[in-house]
Amino acid sequence: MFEELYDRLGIAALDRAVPASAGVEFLRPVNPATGKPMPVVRAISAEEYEAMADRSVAAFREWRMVPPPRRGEVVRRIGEALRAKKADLGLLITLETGKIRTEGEGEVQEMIDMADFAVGLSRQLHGLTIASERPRHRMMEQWHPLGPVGIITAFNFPAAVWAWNAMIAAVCGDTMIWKPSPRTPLTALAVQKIVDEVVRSVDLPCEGVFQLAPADEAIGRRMLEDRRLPLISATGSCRLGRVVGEVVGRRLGRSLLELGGNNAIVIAPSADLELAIRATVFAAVGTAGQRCTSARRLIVHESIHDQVLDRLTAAYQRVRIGDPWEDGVLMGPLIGEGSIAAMRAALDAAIAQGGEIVFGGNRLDRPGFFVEPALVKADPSMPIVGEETFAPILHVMKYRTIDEAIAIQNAVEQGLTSAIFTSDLREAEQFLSPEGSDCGIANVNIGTSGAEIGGAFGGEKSTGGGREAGSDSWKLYMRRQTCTINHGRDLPLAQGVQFDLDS
Ligand code: UN1
Repeated sequence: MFEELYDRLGIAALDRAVPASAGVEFLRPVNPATGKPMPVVRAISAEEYEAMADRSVAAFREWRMVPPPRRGEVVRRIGEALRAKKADLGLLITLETGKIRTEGEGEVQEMIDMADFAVGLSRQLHGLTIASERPRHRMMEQWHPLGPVGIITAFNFPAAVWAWNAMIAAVCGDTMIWKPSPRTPLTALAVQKIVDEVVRSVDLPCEGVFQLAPADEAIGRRMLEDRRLPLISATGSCRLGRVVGEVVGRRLGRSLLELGGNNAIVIAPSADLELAIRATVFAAVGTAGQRCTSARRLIVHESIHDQVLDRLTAAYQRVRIGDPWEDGVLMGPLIGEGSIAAMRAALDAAIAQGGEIVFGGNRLDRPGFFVEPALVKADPSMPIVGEETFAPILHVMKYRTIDEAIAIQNAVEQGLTSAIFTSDLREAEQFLSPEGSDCGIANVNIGTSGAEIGGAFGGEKSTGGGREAGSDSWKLYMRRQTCTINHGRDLPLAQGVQFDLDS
C-alpha cells in the first residue's frame, strides 16, 4: 500500500536486499495501526559496530578541525533536504509509530527547526573572558569538540530526538553513532539516507560524522561501555536511564539522560476553562499519551472539579480514533501489544486502589493496537498515580489550596514538565518560583507537551537531569578548557603564594 513512499525514501525492497547468511539479525517493525509487518531492517553485528566506532574516532580527528560555520553548512543542507522530504518522512513516521499525520510532519518540522537553530549556533559557539587576579595575565575559556557521541533514541520520537542531538553535535565538531529504537528502524534508515546524500554532495570532510547502528540491546550495551564514546545521550524510560547512568558512570563517561515524565496540569478556579480543556486533551490524548511530556495527572480545584470532569468527558467522546494517516483522526494506536497490556494493568491497579474509570480504557475491536483514552478519578495517595504508564490515562484529582496543588504536582519521582492554568498572577508566579514546580519545564496556560526547540528540554529527579535541544544545551556536547595566558615578564602565583628559588 505504501510501496511508493518507501521507494521515494530509499527504503523499499529491504526484505529482498538482505543477505541470506546465517547469524544475520533483523529488526522487524510493525505498523501499529494494522498489526502488519513493515520492511525488515538488518541489524548490525558486533564486528560492524566495532568498525563503526573506529570510523567515528577517525572521522572526529578531521571534523573537529573544520571551522564551526563550515560544519554549520552541512547542517544547513540537511535542513534543506528535510524540508524537501517533510511530507514523505512525516508519513513514514506516522506509519511506523502510529502518531497522526500532523504530528508526524510536526516531528520533521522539529528536525528542521533544530537544523536552523544549529546553523545559527555554528557562528555563536562562545566562551567567556574572565578577569585575572594577576597583572598582565588573561584568562579565558574555550569550548572544543568532545568526540564521538552515542545517541540512543526511543520509538515515540524516532527522528526529532536524533535531530536534537545530531544537529547540535555536528556543529560542535562531534561525530556520532545513532542507535534508534528497534521498533522504528525504518524512520532512522530514511533519515540516514537523507543525511548520506548531503554528506556525499558537500565538499567537506564529513564522511563518517553521522552513522546509524540499527541494533538490539547488546550493541546498545556495548556503546555504554565503549570509551571511544565520551558522551552517551539516551532517551527512554527511567529504567533504561538507570542502566545507562550506571554503566556510563562506571567508566566516568558523560551521560545526558532524558527519561520518563509523570506530568501534571493544575487547573485553578480562575482558569480559562476553554483553553484548559483543549490543552489537557492535546496533552493527555495526543500521540495516544505516548510522549514523555504527555499529561498523566490533572489537579483540579475542588470548586470546579465536577465541571472540568464533565467537560473533559464530553471532549474525550469527540476524539476520533482511527488510522493515523486519515484526515480528522486525532488519536492513533499504541505502539504494540505490550503497551495495551501495560495500560490495562495500570487501570486495574487504579481500580484496586480506589480509583474510578469515568471514561474509556477499552481496547477497540479492530486490528492493530487501538484503545480508548481513559479518564480516571483518582487520589494523590494512590501508588499508581506515581507511575508513568506510556498510554493515554489521565488521573484526575482535587485540590483545595495552591500550596496543596503544588505539593501534589511535585510528589512524584519524575520531574519533566508541568503546567498551571490560572488567571491569577500570584498563583502563576508561585508556580514558577523556587517553591513552585520542581520540573525542568513549567508552563502557564499552556499544556505539558509540545515544547519548542529553542528552550533547553529535559527534566529533574528521575527524569535524569539532562538538557537537549536549545538554549545552551550545546555545552554538554563540548569540552570546556580554561586557559590562562601570561604576557608579562614576571611569574606571579595565584592566591599570593611565594615560591622563590633565591629567597
Ligand atoms: C519525547 O516525548 O520524548 O515537548 C519528546 C514535546 C516534544 C518532544 C517530546 N517537543 O512534547
